[in-house]
Amino acid sequence: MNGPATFYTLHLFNLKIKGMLNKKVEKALNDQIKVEAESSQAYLAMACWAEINGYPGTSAFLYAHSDEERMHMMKLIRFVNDRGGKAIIAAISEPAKEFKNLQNIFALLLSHENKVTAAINNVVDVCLKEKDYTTHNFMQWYVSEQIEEETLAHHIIDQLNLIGNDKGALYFIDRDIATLKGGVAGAEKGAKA
Ligand code: OFO
Repeated sequence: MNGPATFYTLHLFNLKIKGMLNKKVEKALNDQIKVEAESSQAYLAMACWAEINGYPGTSAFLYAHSDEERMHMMKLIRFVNDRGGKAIIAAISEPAKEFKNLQNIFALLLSHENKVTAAINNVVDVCLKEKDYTTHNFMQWYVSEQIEEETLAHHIIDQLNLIGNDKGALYFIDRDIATLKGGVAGAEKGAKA
């Protein structure tokens, strides 16, 4: 079936879909858009610090991680707009500029990711309360992503704790960090998004 009638039916179908985003869910998703934007900026600031302080591997990892967070934000923006809501691009707070060392950076990263996980759980909670199973389903991707990200941060922190202040080992760990998910796969994923 082709022609104007099909177009009209599809248009009506789209309008119906567009009118479907629950207001409480929309607010929770917009809050999450802001969280992802803040994450992207926070990791960008860390990447800059690592770059000018002699950690090229960590810097590459964090630049890619920052791009990934932007991709998380974009995915939410598109979802809200496609479902008939309005994505809000809010002002965000300035991220930290100075860090003590790599241990400090990854401790902050993990604590930030723990907060992101709590924020994502909150969105899931609102979806369940509002019986919005479509958005609930969409959010499962974020739930799985957080498990990966927290595990990765723990792994890096464990390695940094093992070497302590050994500068030679730090050189090799920095090189390894560049090859971890955020540095290589993350950049590829971000490029495809
Ligand atoms: Fe690492 O946070 Fe996005 O989702």
